[in-house]
Amino acid sequence: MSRLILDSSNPPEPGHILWRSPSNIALIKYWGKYGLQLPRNPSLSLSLASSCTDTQLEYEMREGPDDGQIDLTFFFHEQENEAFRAKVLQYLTGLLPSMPFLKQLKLTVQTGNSFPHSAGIASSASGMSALALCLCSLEDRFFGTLQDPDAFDQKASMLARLGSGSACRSIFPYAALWGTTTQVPGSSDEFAVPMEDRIHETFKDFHDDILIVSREEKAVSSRDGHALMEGNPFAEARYAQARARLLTLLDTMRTGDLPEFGKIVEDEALTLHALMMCSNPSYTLMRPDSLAIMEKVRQYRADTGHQVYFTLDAGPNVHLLYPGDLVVDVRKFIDDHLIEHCEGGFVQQDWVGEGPEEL
Ligand code: 2P0
Repeated sequence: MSRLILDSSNPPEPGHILWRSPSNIALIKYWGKYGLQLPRNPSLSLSLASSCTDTQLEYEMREGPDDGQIDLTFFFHEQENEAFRAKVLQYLTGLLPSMPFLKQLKLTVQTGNSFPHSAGIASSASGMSALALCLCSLEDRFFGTLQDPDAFDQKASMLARLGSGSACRSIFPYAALWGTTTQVPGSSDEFAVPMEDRIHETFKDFHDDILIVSREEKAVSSRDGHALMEGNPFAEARYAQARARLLTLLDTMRTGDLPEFGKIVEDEALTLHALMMCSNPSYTLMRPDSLAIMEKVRQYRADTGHQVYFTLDAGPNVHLLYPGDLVVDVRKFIDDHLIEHCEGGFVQQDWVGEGPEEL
């Protein structure tokens, strides 16, 4: 591959790039990794719409000699943020061997989320995917190397993965699969692939209302949580289970079999939390209100026959998944019975979306 270096005698004009990228909710969970953010098992997610990050990357040619460093200023919601800057700087420095032009530039990142900070909603997937998309646009603007849209998405997904594993799934509309599986040709551990053509229409109009049980920071970081899988006695059985569940889930998502879909999705959420409970040290990230919500969702389903299911990320908040035609009934159920379990009565209403957009 030709080295991506800018010609300093003919520097680019200063400019900027702006991407909006969504969060995603895993149905088959990624929990356990090795090497450079490679997953121990394949995972599959729905791309969300309203929980997203806007990231603007501003650039101009740097003056002075090459000191091998990246010149980065970082704003989060219009405030300089040193902690985030250090994280992003480390990420960009890791990309220098393949993107050496980054150290020829003065870079300013301005970023912000559509959801309140400290709402307990993870922002690494939307944030890292938005940044990765900006980097791909920058590379393409300077060198014309990513003109093919599939090549662009694949590289954006790969770069997002290096920032945060789950972020690689946020690049695609509706649903994405990350990890090699024989069932989906072209699937890879290095990047996610789009699932738009492999899912029933019902999943393109799915809702995910996020019930915020607690806004507190997580007791364990994702990185530490993944690492705990290395000593977990159930790890190998878990990875085999995730692969088997994925195959069944792919069938249900193709045919639109909601009861079977929902059973796998709920089992996955409970398995993720069970794995954390039996790690050493162990974590119980669910709260009593999380359990109360899950019980009520199961009872509501039994009482009404409505296809409403729960899942959880690595935290106490409960995601309610249901098809769009139930939105009026389910929102009433939330208001009447679930909102009392939410901190400050906060619910982030979300739904399946069309993926990132360049603004
Ligand atoms: C997932 N989670 O599949 C799983 C399920 C949380 C629960 O991926 O260390 O922030 O950046 O690769 O992606 C959260 O972990 O971890 C996660 P890193 P990430 O969405």
